[in-house]
Amino acid sequence: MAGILLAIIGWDPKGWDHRFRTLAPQHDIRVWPESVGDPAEIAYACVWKPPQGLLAGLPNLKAVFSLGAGADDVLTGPDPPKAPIVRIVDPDMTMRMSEYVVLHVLMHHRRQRRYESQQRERLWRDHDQPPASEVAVGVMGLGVLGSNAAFVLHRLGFRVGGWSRTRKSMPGIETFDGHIGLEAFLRRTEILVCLLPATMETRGILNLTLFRKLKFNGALGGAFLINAGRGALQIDADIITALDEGTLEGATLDVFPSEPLPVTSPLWTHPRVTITPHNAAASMPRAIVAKILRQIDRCELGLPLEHVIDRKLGY
Ligand code: NDP
Ligand code: OXD
Repeated sequence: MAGILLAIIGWDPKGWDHRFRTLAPQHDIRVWPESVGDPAEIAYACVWKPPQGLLAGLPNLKAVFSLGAGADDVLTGPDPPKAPIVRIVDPDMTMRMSEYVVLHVLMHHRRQRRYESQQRERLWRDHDQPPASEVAVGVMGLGVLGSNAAFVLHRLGFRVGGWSRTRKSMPGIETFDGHIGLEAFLRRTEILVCLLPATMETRGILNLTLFRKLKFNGALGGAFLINAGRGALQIDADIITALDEGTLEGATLDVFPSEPLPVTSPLWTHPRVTITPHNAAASMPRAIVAKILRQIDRCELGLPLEHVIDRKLGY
């Protein structure tokens, strides 16, 4: 029997608690903050945005499971846990993210925001419709989520490019890597999809300088941003400037430097911004708890954990 602590902020922990107790009645499930008990008895922590200091105060941790694909919230802070940090890799999440990316790429490509606003005015007006084969989409981050989204967009006929830290070869996708490849990647990209993790290297990368390098005179006649990676990647004020000066035609934002997005943010009311509440690819207890429990079994048997993040790289 292992002590498993759930520490979840910003999501309702009930579904997670219920799923863990249903699938693993043999384990000692505790929930922060009400039933932490003796910290020395906790072997595993399953967390989303854990409170500062909590993990550092668990002396016998064998592993920390981020309940999301990104583990930046576990790593940030002065005292990150010494135990291995495992992230979620799950086909359910991958599919959800690809759905989100396709939905919003098509929304910009097919000018859906314009038609919605015309509908409110009962306006019957057609807009230019370039074929997908003339539209260049660029995916920043070609990991588990980015590579699947890139392949699905390619199947839809878009001209897909992708950018990653290390070199990749992906059939049908034009790949770029590193600082040197970034410039060329941006110059060919009209719809920029960001699925990067938040690391020391990527924080703030979605800024005005970068937006100004995007291809604004392609088939769509303007550039678009879709960020479903992390809010820390983007500078909100730069997005607004880019929209107002015409560098960006539109933006879809699922993530924000401060979440929930403050009610005072001008992004809420910007006519060319589409906002979703950090749910591009939600973590579902139904899909994920069984996976974590299998990893705990592996750990108890002395087998290596899967999907452990690299602390130096931050993802
Ligand atoms: P992965 O770790 O599988 O992929 C990360 C990708 O980013 C890799 O291709 C990596 O390059 C690339 N990358 C990292 N650092 C750099 C850099 N400095 N320069 C260029 N490329 C870089 O992550 P996932 O695909 O599983 O998830 C990506 C992110 O999506 C998560 O970290 C999370 O923040 C976000 N997310 C958001 C959700 C939402 O609902 N909005 C849901 C789930 C995840 P390389 O391949 O060379 O290592
Ligand atoms: C994640 C997220 O990282 O939901 O999984 O953002």
